[in-house]
Amino acid sequence: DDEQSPTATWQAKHRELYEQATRHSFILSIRDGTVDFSSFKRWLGQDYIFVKEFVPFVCSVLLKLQKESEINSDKEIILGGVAALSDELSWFKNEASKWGVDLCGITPFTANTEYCRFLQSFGPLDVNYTVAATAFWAIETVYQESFSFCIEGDHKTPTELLGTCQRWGNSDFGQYCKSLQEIADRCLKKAPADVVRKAEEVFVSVLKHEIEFWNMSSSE
Ligand code: HMH
Repeated sequence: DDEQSPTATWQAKHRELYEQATRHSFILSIRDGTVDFSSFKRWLGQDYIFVKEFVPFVCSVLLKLQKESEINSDKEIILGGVAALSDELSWFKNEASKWGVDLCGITPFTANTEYCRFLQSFGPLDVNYTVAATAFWAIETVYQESFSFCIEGDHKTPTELLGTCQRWGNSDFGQYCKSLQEIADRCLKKAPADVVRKAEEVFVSVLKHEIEFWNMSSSE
């Protein structure tokens, strides 16, 4: 049928928050070339801490799917995500050394600590996998939609930042996010109402955490 998918419905229903998360002033400043490099460096160091915490989160999604789903292609997609994070952590180290950011000396800001705590809350195996898969899709998609905007159309993104924008803005990553969306939607379509309600709450929480993360990066 041509009914809208649950995730697409939520993207429309929570449009205002969604726009704040994917068209944040920090992202707009990258795209129009006015970004302050010290803000970018702060984002880089903080995001490294976040991605280190994101690895166990993605592994926990994989464990939940292992427990509950027979669909092997889902597991392959998520395992691919785990593998990509290994490359991503190396990228952070390399990028940090280019910018003179010392990753060992970084203290997480409150918004980051809170977002990491939110990720940790999905750890226990009894946390529903449909809800966790929805969170996973939303987290990746905010970055995809944000950074792809910086390399689309008539942008003035500084050349120094193009590699970063391409990391999350490239079309393969876009395809990966679409696969995650299909997984989430397939789970949501057969989930009981209370799980769907919880997943929507989690979607909204991800958007709020992402907005706070951008706020933290762009403020002094
Ligand atoms: C804060 N959200 C944040 N950092 C990331 N690296 C992603 C999403 C995507 O992996």
